[in-house]
Amino acid sequence: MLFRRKKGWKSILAICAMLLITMLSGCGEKKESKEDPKLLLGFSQLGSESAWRIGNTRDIEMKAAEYGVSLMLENANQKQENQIAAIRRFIAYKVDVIAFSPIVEEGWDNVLKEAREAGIPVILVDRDINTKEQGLTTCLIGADFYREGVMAGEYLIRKADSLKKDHVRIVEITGTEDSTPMRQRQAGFMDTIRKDSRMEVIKSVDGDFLKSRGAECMRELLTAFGDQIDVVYSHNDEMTLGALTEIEQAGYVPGKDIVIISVDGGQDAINVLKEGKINCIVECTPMLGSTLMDTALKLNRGETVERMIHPEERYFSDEQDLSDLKPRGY
Ligand code: GYE
Repeated sequence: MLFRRKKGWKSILAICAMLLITMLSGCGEKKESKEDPKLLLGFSQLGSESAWRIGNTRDIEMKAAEYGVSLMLENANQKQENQIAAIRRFIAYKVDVIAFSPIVEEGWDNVLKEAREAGIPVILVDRDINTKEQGLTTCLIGADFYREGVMAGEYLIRKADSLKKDHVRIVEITGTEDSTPMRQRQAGFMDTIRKDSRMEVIKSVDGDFLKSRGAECMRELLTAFGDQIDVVYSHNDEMTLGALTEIEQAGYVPGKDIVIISVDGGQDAINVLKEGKINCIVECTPMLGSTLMDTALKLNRGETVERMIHPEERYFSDEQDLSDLKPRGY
C-alpha cells in the first residue's frame, strides 16, 4: 500500500514537470516564429520617381502583410531631409527595426547615431551610404550596381563588334548625382569600356532618374552633338523613355541610328525593347520585400545577418529571343 502511494506521488510530480517544460518551450517557439506579429518595421522610401520605385514600395507592402510584420511606411518625395525626419519619427515611436532607401550616400551620421543610442537596428535597402563612423547600419539589401554597369559596357563592346564600328561616341544620362546606383553604374561601365580604344564618352549629364529630366537632357544633347551620337547609355528606364521621344522627334530611329542602353527592366521598357527601339536593358530588380522581412525578423531575434545581400540579375537585349519572357511585375 505504502509503496504504491509513493509511486503515485512520483508520477504526479513527473507529469507536472513535463507540463511545465512543454509550456516553457512553447513560449520560446512562439517568440521566434517567422510570423511574429509584434515586429514593427519603420521604412523610409525615398520617393516615387520611377516604375522601379513604385514596384519596390508595392513589393515591400505586400511582403510585410504576408509575413505579419506591421509596417510604418513613409515616402520622402525625393528629399533627404524628409527621410531624416521619418527616421527620427521611427525612433520616437520605438519601432523594432528601421529600414530606409537613402536617396544619396552622404549626410546620415547624426540620425544613425540617434538610432544606435535608441538600440534600434538599421537596414539599408537598395542604396548604400558613406558615413564617417563604421557600423551604424547592419546590412545592405540591394543590387550590385557596379556589375550592372559592367554588363552594359560588355553589351556595347559586342554591339560595336557586330556593327563593325571603329569609333563609338557615347552620351551618358546618369541617375541622381551622388546616389549609389549613379556612381556604381557609371564606374562599372567606364571600367569596362576603357579597355576598348574605340569607345569615347562625349558627354555625361545628370537626369536624376526622372522621365522629364531624361527628355530635357536628350534634347540638349541632340542640339549640341546631333549626328555625332552613336550610343545613349541611360541609368534607368524612365530617363530612357523620356529620351526616346526626343530622339524620334529629332528624326532619328532609336535602336538603329542610335544604340540605346538602359537599366531596370520594367514592363514598359521591355515592350519598347521588343519593338526594337531599345537595344539592351540591364535588369535591376525591385523585388526586395521578402529578403527585407526575413532580415528584419532575424535582427529582431538578435541574430547576425550578412553584410551585403545582392539579388540575382541578368540583362535583356536584341541578341536574345524574349518572346517567352514572363510579365515583369513592375
Ligand atoms: O534603377 C531607378 C530608381 O535605386 C536601383 O532608383 C534604384 C534606382 C532605379 O529610381 O529607376
